[in-house]
Order: sequence, then structure tokens, then C-alpha cells
Amino acid sequence: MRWDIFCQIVDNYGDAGVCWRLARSLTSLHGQDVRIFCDDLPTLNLLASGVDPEIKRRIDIQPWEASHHNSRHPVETPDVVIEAFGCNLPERYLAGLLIAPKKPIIINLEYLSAEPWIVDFHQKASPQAHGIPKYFFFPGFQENAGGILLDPIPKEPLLTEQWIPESLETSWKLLRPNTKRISVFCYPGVPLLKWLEDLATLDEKFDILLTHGQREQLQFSSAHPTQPLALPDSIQLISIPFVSQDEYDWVLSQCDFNIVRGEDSFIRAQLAGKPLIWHIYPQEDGAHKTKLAAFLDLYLEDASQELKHAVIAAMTWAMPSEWYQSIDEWSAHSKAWRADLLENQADGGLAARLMGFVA
Ligand code: TRH
Repeated sequence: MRWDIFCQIVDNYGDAGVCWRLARSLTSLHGQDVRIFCDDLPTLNLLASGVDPEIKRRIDIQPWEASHHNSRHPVETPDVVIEAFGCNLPERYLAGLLIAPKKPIIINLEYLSAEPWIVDFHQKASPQAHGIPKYFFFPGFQENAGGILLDPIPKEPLLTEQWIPESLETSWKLLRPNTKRISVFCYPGVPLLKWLEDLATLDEKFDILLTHGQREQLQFSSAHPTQPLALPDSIQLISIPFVSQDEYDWVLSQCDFNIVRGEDSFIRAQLAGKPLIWHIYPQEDGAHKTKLAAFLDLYLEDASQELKHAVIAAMTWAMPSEWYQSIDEWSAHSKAWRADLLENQADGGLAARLMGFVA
């Protein structure tokens, strides 16, 4: 089938990250013919840069405006149109669909959520005045939700350094033996410096891999506007460049603990099978708190009371000294959660469920 994915970048990298991962999953796992129309090609290309060139060649990446010309080629009408995160289709593109001999199906691909209500709305019709069939699709963890994007499934998360991506070679040389590794990819507004200072009080050495832009965030943290970064030797800060999506996946799999955010990195950290702090995208109405609680309900369903307390504390930015004593149990739990996730998504996850629904 022919798929057109529309991707409008609201902020950060997540919109492009999710659209790209969907495109590559549909192409590499299901042999689909995919075009992406995106209003920020530099961001999309940056994420996509490391992927197998054969897959990249098969995905047609186009600027948003290029979709306007589609109205002149009704023969090129896709079978499926994805409005990622409810973005509106360009009017001229929609006009082209209206005169096309064969109508596609439009999918409003929603944000990922662990909230129970999504299963009641998943795959429901969203009738439009223009008459083209449109449906909601809700990614999620539950069996009867839209699933998660799995591609590529990281290999067993063993700490192995036989292969190091070229872009990370310099940073990797700085890593110390017998030292725990933590990667950091979070939004501003959390007490990260205080968190690191507290980490330094533990009887352990830590190498902290700061993703692109994270060091600046630390320096200008509102809690410490003028304080220079003075951390003891037990904590080493290493800034890494912005890497491709595949290389970032690799980073997650090579760390003992990951701080992630948004949607795509959040899933990738789970698939890496390591403990994580999910810095959920903050929403003004506080809706993110409900979403975080819904995820924690699922994630901690089988956890001991002690682990529940520790993980909830960590995810709400309590200081590491308050929960780090549970790290071994949390590590074991993360491996089990990864296995459960893969079992629950053994049907192929989001891309396969989407294929099934459209069929
Ligand atoms: O960047 P994010 O915070 O994205 C968002 C946006 O805020 C968006 O508006 C919101 O809708 C969404 O989250 C829920 O976080 P996310 O989703 O994890 O996306 C980051 C992408 O960037 C992901 O695909 C991983 C990738 N990435 C790299 O490829 N290289 C890197 O070096 C890093 C740090 C990330």
C-alpha cells in the first residue's frame, strides 16, 4: 500500500522521531511504500541519518509544501494518510484527495498513553464533512490499544563495546572502568544539578552522558543561576553530540540508567531494559501527571511495595539517595518489563496493528 505521513514539528524532536520510526517500520518490516511530508526537513534528516541506506532510499522524504502538488496527480493517491498527532492536512492536498477516483483512509495518530480510557476511543471513526473515512489510532501498552513502535528491537541489552559509533568515539574514550553510566535527555525545569550533587553522595562513581544541549541547561538551571558546575570526581560529566536515532538507541543500551522524555526515547529506554526516569512532556493543565500515574500503574503492577516507592520517588525527581538502594531490584524489574512488553507486542506492535486495522 501507499502511505502518506504528515509530520508537523511542534517542538523538540519527538514528532519527527515518531513519524520516522513509523515510516521505517512500515517500510522495513511490512514492505510498504511510504512518503513523509514534513515541515522541518533538517530535524527529520538528522534523526534519520544513521539508518540503513537501503531503508532510507525506500522512504520518500518531502517538504510539507510538496504535498500541494499531489492535487495535480490523482493517480498518486495513497491508500492511507496519517495525520501524526492530529496535524491538519494541507487544504490543497485534501482537495486533491476529494477529486481522486479512489479515496484513502485517514488515520489520526494520537499521542502514546497508558491511560485506560484510550482503548474505548482507539479505532473509532471520526466522521468528517468531506466524507473521507477517518479514524483515531491510539498507541498504547494494553493489548487492545494501538501498540508501540518496536523497530528496530535492540539486541539483548548487554554492555558490550566491540562496536562504537564513530560520532561517539571521542566521548567513549572518556568513560572510566567500574563506573556506572547514566544518560540524560530531559526538559528544562527539573533540579538536575541538585540531583547530580546528591548522586555524588552515594558510594559509587558515575559517568553522566549529557545529550546535546543538556550541559547548557545545567549551567543555566534556575535553581542555581550563577553556581558553576563543581561536582566531585566521583561524577564525570561527558557531553555527547546529537546523534542519529539508531546511535541514540545504542547509547541507551550501553548505560546502566537513562533519563528520557517525550515519547520515542521513553519507549526506547524501556526496550533497552534499563531503569529509567521518564521526564514526561509537561502540560499546562497538569494532564501529564495523570499520564505518568497511568504508566506507573502498569509498569509497577508486579513490583514489590519497596520498589514501587523507590520508582515513584525517582520518577517524581526525589533525590537519588532516597531511592538508589533499590537499583538492583529495579534493574531486574526493567529486564522483566522489557520481556513482558515484547511478549505483549509479539504481534508486531504499532506498525503491524495499523496494517491490520487498515486491511
Ligand atoms: O524531543 P522530545 O521531547 O519530543 C517530544 C516533543 O516535545 C513533542 O512535541 C511531543 O509531542 C513528544 O515529545 C511527546 O522527546 P522524544 O519523543 O523522545 O523524541 C526525541 C527523538 O530524538 C527520539 O526519536 C530520539 C531522538 N534522538 C536522537 O536521534 N539523537 C539524540 O542524540 C537524541 C538525544 C535524541
